[in-house]
Parts: sequence; structure tokens; C-alpha cells
Amino acid sequence: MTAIELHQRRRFLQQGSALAVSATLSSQLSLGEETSKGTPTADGFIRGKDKRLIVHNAKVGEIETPLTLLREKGLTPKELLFVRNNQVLPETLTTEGAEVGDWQFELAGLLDKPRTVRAADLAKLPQEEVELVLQCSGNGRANFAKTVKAEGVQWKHGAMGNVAFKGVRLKTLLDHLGVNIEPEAKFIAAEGKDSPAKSGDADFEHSIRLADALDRSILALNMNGEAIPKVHGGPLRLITPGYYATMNVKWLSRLRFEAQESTNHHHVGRYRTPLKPIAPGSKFTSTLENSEPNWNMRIKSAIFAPLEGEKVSAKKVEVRGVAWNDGTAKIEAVEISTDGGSSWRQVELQRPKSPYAWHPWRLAVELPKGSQTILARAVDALGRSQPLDGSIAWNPAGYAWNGVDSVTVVVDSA
Ligand SMILES: Nc1nc2c(c(=O)[nH]1)N[C@H]1C(S)=C(S)[C@@H](COP(=O)(O)O)O[C@H]1N2
Ligand SMILES: [Mo]
Repeated sequence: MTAIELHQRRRFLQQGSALAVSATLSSQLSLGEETSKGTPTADGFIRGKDKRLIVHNAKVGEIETPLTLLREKGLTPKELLFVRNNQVLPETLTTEGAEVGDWQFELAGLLDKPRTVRAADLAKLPQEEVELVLQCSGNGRANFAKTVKAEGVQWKHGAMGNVAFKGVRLKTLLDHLGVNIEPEAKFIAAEGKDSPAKSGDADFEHSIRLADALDRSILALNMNGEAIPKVHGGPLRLITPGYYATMNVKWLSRLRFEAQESTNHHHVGRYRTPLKPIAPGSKFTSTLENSEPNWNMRIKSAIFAPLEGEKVSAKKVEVRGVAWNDGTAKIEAVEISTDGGSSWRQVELQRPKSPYAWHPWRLAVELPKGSQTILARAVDALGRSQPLDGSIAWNPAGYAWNGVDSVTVVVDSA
């Protein structure tokens, strides 16, 4: 067993005892099968998920899409999409679409007056569909272990997917209702209907920038053309394209218009990166002043093929992958290097309709025989790119990795 496997095994054993006390979860468990390691498969605790997903935490639901499955489809199907629950809303452990029913949410805080909105009424307003990368800010955290391992689930590439959310723009709803936002309001804190596992723990919530919310947030009722799966936040999820998935609050129950960012533990003590670089391994306690929230996604690229360790033929190696950023500036190019970053060549880049979606790319290259490393990086119109050494952005919880992606392959003479 490798150290990571051992760690996962230990985690699972800890989770196992916690599972036993939860009637809902343990009855769901009987649904699935066991893997060779004795852990339940993803469908064992989230009905409808693909058995082949990587289970990191069966207690709250943290599952990752292996790269081999992630790369198969342009739009990630709900069966394959990663899940990250910080807290469990027990009735949502399924990919089944959520009925809107009598779901309501509140608009509160610095407004002319508070309001309660029926989610069913949103369907009567103009709808907008946005294809976007849904990516946990912990995606790629495992890479920080090249210097000092970061705390938390060791996600590789698969805490992300490319999905299409559809709903009403928040701005459209506010205009429709004639809501007046007070000028002091600068942020919106979003709350979901889930609650903490232990009483006394902070309830999961996040603040987003009011300006971004008015520019592009969507009150989404649909994902990939159907009602949002319960596990992905249905019936109602706040989606801010270009933001990390962390900020896209599931099971939306309230929006508070506020002058300051939320002082909630999940928003202040977690999900932030230091404003100034810190040395790998340093201690760091985030505050509203010394760090920034995981809002806009850092520019990134992922190599989908060849896979790490794959045997390829020297004549023609088809390198392909995807790139994305926060959608606020055009991705100018994706480049690959086969000489450790000394020289780079541009790949053929596809431009999707939505600036927030995966940008697929490809290039056929010839490689010398032996073990060869391929690097990929994206660059956008603001000159933002990916560092060769991603650990320069090291932080204790390993958020927002965006180092150059790399695979090492074995090139033969065939
Ligand atoms: N209400 C609520 N919303 C939430 C969370 C949560 O625990 N509760 N987790 C967040 C995090 S950290 C991530 S990465 C995404 C995961 O979205 P998914 O489970 O649909 O893939 O949901 C975000 N929204
Ligand atoms: Mo996340």
C-alpha cells in the first residue's frame, strides 16, 4: 500500500464507524458494491453515480472523476461529475433531478425590504444557459505534495467537470421584483438548506462580490438540460460562472446583501489563499485582510492524453486536453513543452461559445525514444499564465493549484 492508499484506508475506517450511526447513510450503503479495498463504490452512498468514480470520503460525499472518464465527454454527465459536500442534506444523496415543489428562498439584508421568492416562479422569467467549468478550489491539491503535502482530500484532476447550468440571471429577478439594493451593499452571502453535521459547527456559506453577482450570477434550476440533480444542489443553486465551485452554493435558501464579506468560518478560516506568497510548509491562518476568497478561477490547463505512464509511438503522439480561466479575459493560447519548459509550441485551440467552458486543444508531436515529459500551460489576454513550479502558490489547505500540467510517457520505436 502506498502512503496515500494507507491514508485513504485509514480515513475510510474512521468514516465507517460514523456511517454506522446514520440510518439514512447506512441503508444507502447497501445499494453499492465494495471495491477491492473494501470501500463502498460511489453509487453505494450517492444513488446513480458511476461505480468507477474515486471515493475520497463516503461519509459526507467526496468523490472524484478519474481522468480516464473525465476526458470522455465534452459535457460531463451527472453520473460522472465529482461531488464535494461539506455537510450532508440526507435526502440529496442521489443524481435524481430535484422537483421544484414549494422550494423558497429569501432575499435579505441591505434591500428596500426583504422578500421571499418561490423557486417555481423563476421558471416564468427569461432563462439563460451557460456552459462552464465547475471546479473545486481544492482540485489539483495533490500536486502540492511535490513540496509539502497540503491538508485535505488529495484531489488530482477530477474535482471538476464541464457542465451547462440554466436558470434566471439574478439581475433579471431583482429587476423584475423592483428590488432596490442599498448603495453600501458590496457582497452577497449565500446560504444553503444543508446544516452542519455537528451542532455548534459553522453552517456552510460564502460571500461573493455583488458586482460579479449582478454581472453574471444565475439562479439555476437546470443542469445539462434537466432538473439539477439533488446531489448537485437541486432544485436551486447559485451559479457564478468563472468562480470556483466552492462559491456555487447548493440548495440555495437565502441571499443576504451586505456591506462586508461574511465572517462565517467556511468563508474566513477556509477557502482563501494568502495575498503574499508563503514558503511551503509555513503556518498560515487566513483572515479577511491577509487573504482572498476562492472566487475567480486561476487560469489552468489539463492534459487529457496521453496519460501518465502511457506507452506511445515516437512517430506521432497526439497530445490533447482542455484549458479554462475565469472567463473574464480571452484565452490566447495553450502551449506545450517537451524540453522541460525551455521552449514552447502552440497547440490548436478550440474556442467554445461560452468563455467559461472548457477550451479543448490538441497537437500531434514527434518525440525521441525513452521517457519523455510533456508540459502544458495556458495564457490569456491579461497575460495570466501557469507557473512552471505551481508550489510558488503553496498554502496549507492547497487551494487554487494552477501549476503547469505535466505527464511523463514512455516513447517506443514503433
Ligand atoms: N450548500 C452547500 N453548497 C456547496 C457545498 C456544500 O457543502 N453545501 N460545497 C461546495 C464545494 S466546496 C464545492 S467544490 C461544490 C461541489 O459541487 P458538486 O458537489 O455539485 O460537484 O459545491 C459547493 N457548494
Ligand atoms: Mo470545494
